[in-house]
Amino acid sequence: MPKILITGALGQIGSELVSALCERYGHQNVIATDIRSGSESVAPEDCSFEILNVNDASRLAELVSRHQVTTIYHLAAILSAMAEARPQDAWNINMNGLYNVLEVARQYHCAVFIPSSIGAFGASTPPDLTPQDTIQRPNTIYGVTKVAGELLCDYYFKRFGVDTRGVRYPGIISYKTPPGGGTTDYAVHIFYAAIKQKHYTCFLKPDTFLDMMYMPDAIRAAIDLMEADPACLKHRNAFNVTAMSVDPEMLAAEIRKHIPDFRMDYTIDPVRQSIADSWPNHIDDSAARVEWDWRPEYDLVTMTVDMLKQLLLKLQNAKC
Ligand code: AKB
Repeated sequence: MPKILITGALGQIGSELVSALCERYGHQNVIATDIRSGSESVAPEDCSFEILNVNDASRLAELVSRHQVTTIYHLAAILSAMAEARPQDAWNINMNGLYNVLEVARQYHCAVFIPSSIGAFGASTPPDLTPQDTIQRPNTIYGVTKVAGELLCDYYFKRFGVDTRGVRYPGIISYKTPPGGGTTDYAVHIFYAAIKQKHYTCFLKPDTFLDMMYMPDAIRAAIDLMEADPACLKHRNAFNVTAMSVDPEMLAAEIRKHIPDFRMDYTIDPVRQSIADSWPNHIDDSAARVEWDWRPEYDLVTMTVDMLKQLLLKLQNAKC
């Protein structure tokens, strides 16, 4: 049974990955960590929670050693839009944090899951059916850290034999914990606004196509990849994965099937628009499908139905 440590456990993905890992491997085998406290909001029953700043290498090593960790899911990172506002912090957390995780994994023989992103691509990348292996010249600090991170993970595997694995996540849509500081965040905000105000002002242009995925698929991708037979993996890090390619108009139209009087207008944020414009419209995830049998379960239609149902329940319960 793996003994798992998660960094960034209170974030959008972390908060749901912790529960999924506890369910699969037992809460006694999961250690949730984050830079801030909030164990009550994430850790099911007896899953341990520890404060951890990923820039504190000795604290990280102490936790890995004390808990006899075998696998690290390294989710702590600054997302694209916030990274543009705080580039030095983004480098420090996204790169130096990753370096600390890889070093501890090398010393303590841990496997590591590392999310990369569609942000690892840039304006010169082919935007449609973006291949697994292609031009990566991002012009954002987030993208620079993601490409460098992908390369560093490949290096630690080849040079030191660290079992590094990862996916390039698209925008993740979920209802449990809101995203923070990303370019794809509109695809979550739109649902909250549709239910609460029946109106949303979108910060991306109507025809901005980006890849998206519903959280249950994102969680399954991480766990399936970590459980995949290594002999089948030609790539290890940075697998393209996607579930749908949508623009704001398509998402609004789908929501309108359930909330007919939902209205959307636009106030474009030039920073996030230019980041989105440099990212692909739709990536090709056939390498993941072939090498570890990746298949999303949710598309735009089924995701929207479930998202509205779950979010409505959550918002009603919050009122009680
Ligand atoms: C962001 O928008 O920054 C993230 C991502 C796609 O990496 N959601």
